[in-house]
Amino acid sequence: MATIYHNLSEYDFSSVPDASGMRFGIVVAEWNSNITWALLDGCINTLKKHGAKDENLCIQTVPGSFELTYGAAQMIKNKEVDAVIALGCVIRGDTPHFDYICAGVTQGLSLLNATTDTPVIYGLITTENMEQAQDRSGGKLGNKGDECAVVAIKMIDYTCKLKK
Ligand code: RBF
Repeated sequence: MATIYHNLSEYDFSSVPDASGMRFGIVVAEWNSNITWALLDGCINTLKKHGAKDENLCIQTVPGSFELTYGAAQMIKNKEVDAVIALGCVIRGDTPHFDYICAGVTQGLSLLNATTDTPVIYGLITTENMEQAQDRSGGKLGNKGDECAVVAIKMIDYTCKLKK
């Protein structure tokens, strides 16, 4: 996996724009909550490190990762947010569900990116087992929540620059 060579929490701090005026929606899946809560922690910490304000964070939970697309779509529709970060964790089990859920979320979030004006950030961890998920949610490979926060800030900045 590519992340073996790349720590999800390592980035050039100075390359990230100031987030103090940005509004973030975060949708978190309750499935594998030990992992998704850790992703959320990392995400919030990193957003705040770059100046995001508590009052500009709108955080909602959905039951599972499959619901992230609907959660993100409704967030875009009903809340004034500049980007939505979708956080979930799917661990391969004994059923084909893993593939269906991963494909469904990936297609759903991609569709939102292609059809709405609000960037949606893909914070879905997809692993073979719990240990690999822990490695990517604050463990030895960093925290995908940190990465998503940085990506969200950069995508909002990207959108703002295009409008100038
Ligand atoms: N949701 C997750 O976020 N991660 C999972 O690993 C996960 N595994 C599932 C495995 C099975 C067999 C089923 C039936 C559901 C699973 N879900 C999982 C829940 C799924 O995202 C969704 O909430 C439900 O399928 C209801 O739409």
